[in-house]
Amino acid sequence: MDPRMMELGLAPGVLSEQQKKELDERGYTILPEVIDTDWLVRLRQAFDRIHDAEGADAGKEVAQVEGVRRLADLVNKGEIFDGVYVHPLLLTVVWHVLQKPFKLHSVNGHDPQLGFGQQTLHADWGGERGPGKYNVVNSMWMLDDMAPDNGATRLVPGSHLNPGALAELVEDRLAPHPDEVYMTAPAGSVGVFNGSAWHSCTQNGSGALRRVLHCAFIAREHKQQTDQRQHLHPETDLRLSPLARYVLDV
Ligand SMILES: O=C(O)CCC(=O)C(=O)O
Repeated sequence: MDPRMMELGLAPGVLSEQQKKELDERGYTILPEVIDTDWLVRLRQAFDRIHDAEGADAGKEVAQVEGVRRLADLVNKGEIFDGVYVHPLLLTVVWHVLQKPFKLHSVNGHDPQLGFGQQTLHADWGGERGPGKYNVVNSMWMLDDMAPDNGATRLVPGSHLNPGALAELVEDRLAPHPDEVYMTAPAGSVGVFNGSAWHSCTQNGSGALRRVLHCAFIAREHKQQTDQRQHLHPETDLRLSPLARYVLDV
């Protein structure tokens, strides 16, 4: 674990051998029962409240996508999100993958509506690829059950190890990939994947809610998706712990 995080009071979580193997060989793992019932209810309410309040502006700090209820900059949109980006087990997973100091990339929301959500396969890290050349880890905080018919994330296991360029290796990145799997799990779970792994959202065919928070981290030397210093609200600033400050790099 990052020695600075330990100095700042982080007690690392414990990953099972199975979870480490999945992260190393498949590029992802699922952390079950991370969000307790009360927090889950309040996160769902916050997701809907923020989306309703922001209306046509929702998600605009990062990306707006047709047919997807997107949210962005959630660090500054409520205390309820404070426990997401400093979650000890999540930070432990990120260190396991990156093996170097990291910071928050962004915290966003993503809920594809009926008939929408399909994306092309992509990786979240666009730089150098191959074993050990990792710079991004993303996590999917599942506020609803994730199923193959409501737009669960698909991922190609082992693709984080592939040094080749996805665009040159896969002709039709919108089509199902022969090796893809769906990251399905009950609400309250957190799916974590190596940002070099090929993945994408899929189409929501059932119309069931699929609210997810994306909490992504990036190696400290690179630029954040949401520049936390630039976006930091005074009321967020006031309540941050020293560890949260380090993770946000503010
Ligand atoms: O929410 C998902 O299933 C994945 C979303 C994603 O990969 C993206 O928005 O780039």
